[in-house]
Amino acid sequence: MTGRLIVVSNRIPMGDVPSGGLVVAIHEALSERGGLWIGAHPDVVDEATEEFADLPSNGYEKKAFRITEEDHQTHYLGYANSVLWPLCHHRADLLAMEPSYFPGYVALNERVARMIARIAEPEDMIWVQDYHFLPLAQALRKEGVTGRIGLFLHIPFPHAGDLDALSERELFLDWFAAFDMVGLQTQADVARCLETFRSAGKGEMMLDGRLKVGKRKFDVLSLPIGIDAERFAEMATEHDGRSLLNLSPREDIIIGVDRLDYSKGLPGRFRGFGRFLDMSEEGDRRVSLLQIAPPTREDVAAYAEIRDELESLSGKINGAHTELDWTPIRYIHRPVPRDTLAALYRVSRIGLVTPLADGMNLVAKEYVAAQDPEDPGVLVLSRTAGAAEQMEEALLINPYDADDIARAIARGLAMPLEERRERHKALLEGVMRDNVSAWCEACLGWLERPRRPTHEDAQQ
Ligand code: GDG
Repeated sequence: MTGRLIVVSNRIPMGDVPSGGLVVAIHEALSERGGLWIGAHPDVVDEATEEFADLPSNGYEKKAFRITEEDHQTHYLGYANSVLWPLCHHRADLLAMEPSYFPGYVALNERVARMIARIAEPEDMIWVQDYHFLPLAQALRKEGVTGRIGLFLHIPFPHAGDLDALSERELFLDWFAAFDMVGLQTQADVARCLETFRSAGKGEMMLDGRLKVGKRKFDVLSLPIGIDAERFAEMATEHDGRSLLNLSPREDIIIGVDRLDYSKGLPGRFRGFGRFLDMSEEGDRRVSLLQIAPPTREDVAAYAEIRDELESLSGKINGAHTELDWTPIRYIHRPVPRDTLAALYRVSRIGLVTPLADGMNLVAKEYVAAQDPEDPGVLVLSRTAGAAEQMEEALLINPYDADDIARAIARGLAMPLEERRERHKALLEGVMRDNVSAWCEACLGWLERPRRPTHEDAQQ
């Protein structure tokens, strides 16, 4: 393959040197190969245009498409985050459908497709990120783009039953079938995807492992994402987390870090911690939950509700257990800097990761990377997070069961050093090996593969 790499993602870093795992990995892939990064300009404009805005960058091009307030309402807040997000996270009850959402979502994808088709060369390889752009390959094909197009879906592939809640169910499957490669986070996602196509009577598994829908054949693969583990481990030693928290020598910390999203299981986590406090005997040590939960998508109603629920729960638990010199839940509803986060993970006895549904969950991997291997903390992880497929040495819990969470906290705090080291060693090996560069290489490797002609290809 000699063409350029074109990456399409909703967010695009504005500065020269991006920070944060995924954007760094994409930046590195583009710097190595040369190419083009396309994303949404963060500033809303009055009139939609079909001209890209060029962004400053080094070694490769960066172009932003402009969005209007209406695009923001119907595409981003609307169909992407009020329909697809709850649908893929097994929360069809939270679907909020407005008649303008679906047409707005498709129109934005068609506009971006026209803009890309104008600048794409036949040999270029297009790599699309996430649920904001599911119709993009189909729209690009309509514009005559014949090159390779891949998708990586960062969130779970929906359960078949939930898909029934989508009026555009058939179209949803056709969107996927227009890609050459669909990358998903886990084997469970792949199984759900294949089963959905099968039960819709749409797909046929080929002997070469591809799925055939109509005349198109495409790969559906589990390509779990990772983090920049080495860098994160280094960063975790730059500050002293205990002094950042002004911890007393008798206080231990359990840490949770999540965008304030209903998929992350925060109320259940608070309840589980509350149960743990209820069943703990008064002793010398005090255990606090430090929950960092920066706001996100606040204009979507379901997010305002989860915020209220959490504030009331933390108030209740703190009300019942706070003492003159100690508050059990420290709840920060603001983002904290990445290096602070890394230092805080390192001094936390438990990383408490309890999503109800999650594509992967990078916090689980960051927590492991940040630990001191000589005296590591314990990861408590939902078995419903994508990360659980790779991180079997964590204490796996059922996020719907507060007692299960409470028991895992107690077990983690009491775990002997030798067991903690063994579990951490195995987890760290995986996190270091399956890092974000490995993920990026694996995705691009599949996308770049020469098409494998089959007997049927020859007949067509
Ligand atoms: C989607 C999928 C999948 C959080 N608070 C702060 C902060 N963070 C950082 C974490 C972590 C990232 O945000 C969150 O990543 P997750 O993977 O946990 O979750 P989503 O944002 O939902 O991401 C998910 C991921 O895509 C990648 O494919 O794993 O399943 O839902 O890196 O550290 N960072 C800083 N301050 C904060 O307050 N600096």
